[in-house]
Amino acid sequence: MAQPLPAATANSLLTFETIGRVLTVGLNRPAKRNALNDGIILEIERCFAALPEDIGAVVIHGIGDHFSAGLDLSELTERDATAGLMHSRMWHRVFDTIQHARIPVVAALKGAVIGGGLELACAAHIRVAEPSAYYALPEGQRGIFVGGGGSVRLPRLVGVARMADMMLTGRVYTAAEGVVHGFSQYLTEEGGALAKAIELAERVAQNAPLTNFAVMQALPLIAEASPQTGLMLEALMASVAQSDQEAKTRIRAFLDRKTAKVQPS
Ligand code: 1HE
Repeated sequence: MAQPLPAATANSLLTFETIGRVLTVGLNRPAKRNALNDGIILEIERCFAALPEDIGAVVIHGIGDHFSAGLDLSELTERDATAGLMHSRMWHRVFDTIQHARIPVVAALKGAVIGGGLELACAAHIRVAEPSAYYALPEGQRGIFVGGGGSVRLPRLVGVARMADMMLTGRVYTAAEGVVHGFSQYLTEEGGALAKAIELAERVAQNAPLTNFAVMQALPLIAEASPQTGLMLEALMASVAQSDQEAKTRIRAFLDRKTAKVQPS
């Protein structure tokens, strides 16, 4: 049974708002450009462990002008190699919790989407950017390496060569470039990312839970499996999904002309 979400206070590292079946989660350190300290990472973990049963999708966003300036560099200076290893594994655990959450997660991006902030965005299932968003990996300049799963997730979105260029040269991608290259799937007008992310999350929350589960849990495994293993996994997932009562009800509604048709956009 999920525990209730902690009540947000003025000093909370995260803000929460429930809109219908969508929970919005705001990174709430605007004075530090939502730099990700241990406290905020562990709050994210607590939040995803406590998702209320009636929530069907999550939107993660930044309070203030930026999504996130990445790792809180002030916490890094005293860490030795072992502590650094454990710290990175802690981020992996938390970001895996997002990627493998019970329900889909949409990230609304603006301003800085830097380093660990980009790694956090990559753990979400859909990314929506507004024109102020920009993507950077200044790890090269800082003398560090990505540690929040970025080297695993980002190349799958934008390619190894693009990520290597960003880390080696400090190249920064704009929101307009980002939607072309796969950093985000959507680009809105200025100030529109959160509203669009909520709209998408509301739509996602109306899907059959088993289809959302299959998209989040099975699709990434199938895409990386050998073709024959992938086809078998697909067949198994398809048979499980279509045998679910929810699928039968939804297909009957279509055949009886009681549900919306696909419309060209
Ligand atoms: C921070 C951080 C931070 C801001 N850690 N404190 N990330 C970076 O290398 C990005 C570093 N940040 C920046 O380049 C800039 O702050 C921004 C371009 C994001 C925003 O600039 P600006 O002019 O709006 O703000 P600011 O004046 O630079 O910062 C405001 C405050 O936030 C200031 O603190 P203050 O006490 O002097 O007011 C900054 O020190 C603080 N701040 N960003 C700590 N990142 C798991 S491995 C992941 C590895 C990484 O993420 S590497 C990338 C780190």
